[in-house]
Amino acid sequence: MKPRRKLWIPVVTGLIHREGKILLGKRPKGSLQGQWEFPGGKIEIGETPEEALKRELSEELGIEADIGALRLAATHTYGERGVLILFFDVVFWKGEPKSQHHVELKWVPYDEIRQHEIPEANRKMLDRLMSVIKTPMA
Ligand code: DGT
Repeated sequence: MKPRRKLWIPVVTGLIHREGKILLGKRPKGSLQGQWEFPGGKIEIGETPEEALKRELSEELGIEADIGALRLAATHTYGERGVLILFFDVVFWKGEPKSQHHVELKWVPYDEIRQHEIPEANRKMLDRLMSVIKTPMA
């Protein structure tokens, strides 16, 4: 059977590291409300993935981020929509992350990520994600 291809949404997220911890944001009202995500969002037409992530991190956290290496790509299906999520390392930025979009921000020690309620798109590949997270690249 030919695979369905109704709607694909490209998403970029930042693995933002500080002192052995990663920044998670609690999603506000709407889809996946209350889940702890890696900050980021959808790529707009005309943007490169890095430009999109830089913009999202500025909008959501108020930081000017240097986007590091692309570490992982994942796909997930939410109903009729497929998301392609690109995970980038972020180890350098200007400013202090402030919650401008999320209900709450939290620096989470790597070993405690698993205990948080995270999107299924991330949970289903958490072993791979964890090995990437433990070896950040600028
Ligand atoms: P939506 O789902 O249409 O209500 O979109 P927004 O605007 O609430 O969400 P946005 O712009 O953050 O889009 C990211 C999409 O990717 C959203 O469907 C949730 C999904 N996603 C899965 N895991 C993650 C993650 O770790 N971080 C982010 N930012 N999004 C994730």
